[in-house]
Amino acid sequence: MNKITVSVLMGSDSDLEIMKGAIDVLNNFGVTNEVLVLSAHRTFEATREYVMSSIDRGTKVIIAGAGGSAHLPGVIAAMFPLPVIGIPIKSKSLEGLDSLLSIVQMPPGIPVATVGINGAKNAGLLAIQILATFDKELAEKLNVFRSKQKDAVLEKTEKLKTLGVEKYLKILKK
Ligand code: RP5
Repeated sequence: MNKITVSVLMGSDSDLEIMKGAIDVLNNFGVTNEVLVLSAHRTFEATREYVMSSIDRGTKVIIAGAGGSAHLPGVIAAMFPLPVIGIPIKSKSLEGLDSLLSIVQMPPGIPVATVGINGAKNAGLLAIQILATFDKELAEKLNVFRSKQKDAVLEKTEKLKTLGVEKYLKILKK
């Protein structure tokens, strides 16, 4: 896939460290993406221009993260007819509950698929799952990812059985 299939937008560069979780997942799955800092409030004209041009350029999913009075995902969803995934960024004053409620409580008719507070990894995976509905190669990569994830958990349970709780905890703390 050479086209920009997923755009990753965030309200501030202070969100970037968290948003990297989504970007890393997209890159690991080989999904072409574009990353921008654009705010619903501070750069509303530029945000509008970018989203409108994304529609013309064939972007399939937009991931948007914002904190506090987190309007970015909802404003994007108002303009972009395809899936928008919102990431509530943990805020300083209200621990991200403000971000979560701002993003999740959309009016009927304009949905935003909202992940958990700082849930950037899941946002990346959800975007890939959406693309996998029409991309077999991605669907196969998702199967491999889940299979590896399952094996990692089963290995842990085996290790726990072998070592016992105390020794396991000691190794975890190292
Ligand atoms: C939001 O305000 C951003 O998404 C960010 O999470 C929060 C704080 O922004 P800065 O003051 O760090 O730029 O719009």
